[in-house]
Amino acid sequence: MKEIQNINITVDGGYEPETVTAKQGVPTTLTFTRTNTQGCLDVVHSKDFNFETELPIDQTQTVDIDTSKPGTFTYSCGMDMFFGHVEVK
Ligand SMILES: [Cu+2]
Repeated sequence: MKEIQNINITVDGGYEPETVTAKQGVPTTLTFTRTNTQGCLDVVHSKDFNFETELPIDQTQTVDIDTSKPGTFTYSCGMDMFFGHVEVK
């Protein structure tokens, strides 16, 4: 069976957990669930991973990320006030 990994991130006045780890080369999905109506956390985007998506309250949103290269990758809220990190290794 092909290995996959899913990482759950809660959006509640920031990202919880703020840093997650993904295994390099394994197809990976970030699953965001926003539970707090606070400001611009209704959008999450990442230049590192090349995505931007809205996060409707109390709904899960999934984003597939590229784990082909090792490193620390960043995503943030719509106004770049809150940051989360994915360590690929
Ligand atoms: Cu923000």
